[in-house]
Amino acid sequence: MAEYQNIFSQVQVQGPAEMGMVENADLRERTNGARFSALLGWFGNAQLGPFYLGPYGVLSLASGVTWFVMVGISFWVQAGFSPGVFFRDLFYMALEPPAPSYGLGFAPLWEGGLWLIASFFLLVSVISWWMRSWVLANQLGMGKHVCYAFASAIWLFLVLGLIRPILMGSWSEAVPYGVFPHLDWTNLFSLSYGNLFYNPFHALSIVFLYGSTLLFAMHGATILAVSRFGGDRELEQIYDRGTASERAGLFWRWTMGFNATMEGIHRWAWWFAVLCTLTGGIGILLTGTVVDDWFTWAQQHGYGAASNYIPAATPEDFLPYLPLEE
Ligand code: 07D
Ligand code: 07D
Repeated sequence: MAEYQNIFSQVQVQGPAEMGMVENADLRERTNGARFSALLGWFGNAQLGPFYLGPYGVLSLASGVTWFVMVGISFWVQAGFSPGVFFRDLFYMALEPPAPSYGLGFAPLWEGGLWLIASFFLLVSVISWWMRSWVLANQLGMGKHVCYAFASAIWLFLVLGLIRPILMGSWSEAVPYGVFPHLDWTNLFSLSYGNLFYNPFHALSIVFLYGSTLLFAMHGATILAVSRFGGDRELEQIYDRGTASERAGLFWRWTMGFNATMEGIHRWAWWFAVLCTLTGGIGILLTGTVVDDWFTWAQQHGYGAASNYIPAATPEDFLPYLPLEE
């Protein structure tokens, strides 16, 4: 008989709804009811609600929906108001930023102006969601770790769509809103600046991205593997380590000579996640502003290919990759 491995299965215990603390919380902003869902319980806590909206939540959702609808309207117009074309081309259409000739100025509505207006709403939406994460952490008496981590993602987002375009003097540098077009933009960005693989900050970002998945797999697997000893009850395990944490720690010490602690593993996770977008944002910020060609830069600085082994690139080497008009 197959042994109970606890990969998919989760125990669902259901009591009266947990309404949360009332001290220091503005109850007017909180919904009153709560429901239960066995389906949700398979993935997390079965209780749905109460939900805290608050002013920043309202602002964030309203401006986020406004951005989304603006993108949708531009797609609808591009599809010639045809539902068939709209759904056929949904993943291929884009709301593009203004052309380079407009610089940092405003552009006519259908030549990038709508992108500018929509971007403003997206910015408001993301920032106010961040403020909401601050306010809620405050009300719960928590540290601001989630806010700081989210700020790191917002840093990359701001570099991509706001800070770097301003430094480059043109909104045309920013990312278009569209599923595949934003991938085309990512591809072209790498090609235009001499292969992003030779940007050491892109490499660092990848280290932390891959590292995050590795840490997540190790941590998730370890805790599931000792949940039969109560290892998933993390708080109890911290103040009274019990047999579960001991085994989890021993497993890794025996396997690789070193083990994280019940607290330390979460520091590893936090730093890896935060450093992914932090280093990434630095890499994007430097591109086109300080470094125009990462491949040549890498050779000149002894990073990547050594210049005495592979001849230094000449501008002609990049001709196939340059935009057509050049
Ligand atoms: C799972 C949490 C849930 C979030 C989801 C995303 C929208 C956009 C709007 C159609 C992990 C919700 C998506 C609200 C809808 C319109 C106009 C997070 C989870 C499910 N990308 N990217 C995707 C964004 C950039 C790249 C998917 C956003 C950079 C590559 C999704 C941003 C570069 C690939 C998406 C952003 C880049 C993707 C899945 C902002 C370099 C993929 C995302 C605001 C970093 C993958 C078709 C996901 C894909 C993908 C959204 C920025 C590269 C549409 C919102 C400019 C190479 N990106 N992306 O699951 O399938 O994230 O693309 O900066 O292969 Mg992207
Ligand atoms: C985008 C942070 C902003 C998002 C926010 C969320 C909403 C939606 C809605 C929940 C993702 C806002 C959310 C509005 C809410 C709902 C429903 C985080 C974002 C605030 N690369 N590459 C990276 C790899 C190549 C390129 C990072 C690998 C090629 C560019 C990452 C490979 C070329 C950029 C990474 C590879 C290229 C990147 C992103 C392999 C293309 C960036 C980290 C194996 C041909 C970005 C320094 C991240 C960056 C970036 C991985 C290849 C281009 C580590 C594994 C060579 C232009 N690449 N890449 O967390 O920071 O993104 O670069 O080939 O801008 Mg790359």
